[in-house]
Amino acid sequence: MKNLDLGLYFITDSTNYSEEEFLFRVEQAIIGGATLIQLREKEKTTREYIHLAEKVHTITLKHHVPLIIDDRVDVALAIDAEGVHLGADDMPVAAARKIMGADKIVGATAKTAAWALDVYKQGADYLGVGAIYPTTTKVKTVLTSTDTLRGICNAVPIPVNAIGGLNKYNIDVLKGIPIAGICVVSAIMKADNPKQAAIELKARAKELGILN
Ligand code: TZP
Ligand code: MG
Repeated sequence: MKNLDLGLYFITDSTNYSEEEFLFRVEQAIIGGATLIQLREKEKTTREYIHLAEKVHTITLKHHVPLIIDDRVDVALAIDAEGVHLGADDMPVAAARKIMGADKIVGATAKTAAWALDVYKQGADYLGVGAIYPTTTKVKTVLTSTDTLRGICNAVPIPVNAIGGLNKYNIDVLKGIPIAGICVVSAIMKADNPKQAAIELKARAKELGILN
């Protein structure tokens, strides 16, 4: 298993931000304690995605935090990102693993224990499970119960992260579930102060015993 810190996994959303403001927010989130960054772009052309990914990668490399590219193995490889995150409509995990090699991080979405086991067997390094709460982020998803989340954690030997509508006021529902960390978009991306938001979210997760 890879030595991954999934504690505070920040997924970006550049919608409504200038590039300068977006990159500033990403860096602030890392300074505040984000341990893993996922660049998630749904509207950009391949060229635009690569262009932004290169800029984000410069920041993540400076802070020694891995960069994961959402959906796109080609973009991840083009900029030598540390990994990729794949959902149900993306390239199968086994194919991505074959193309990317053993050392790159391949993460996957899973909503059931059977699905989790399948992507684990295909070579996924970690799982994202949710949405735990309704989300304001543009995404095709359904709610996942905390019982299902717990079942998935127990079904696979790889780390599992919770995602969806999570913030410092509601992560107490995750207490006692053996997750590796939490994934958030809005709680950091849309915060007045992304650095402070990351600090407070991490502190709350530690207080609850969700993170060490
Ligand atoms: N997958 C399930 S929920 C979600 C994704 C990408 C979005 C989470 O965003 P937020 O703003 O943290 O609810
Ligand atoms: Mg996807």
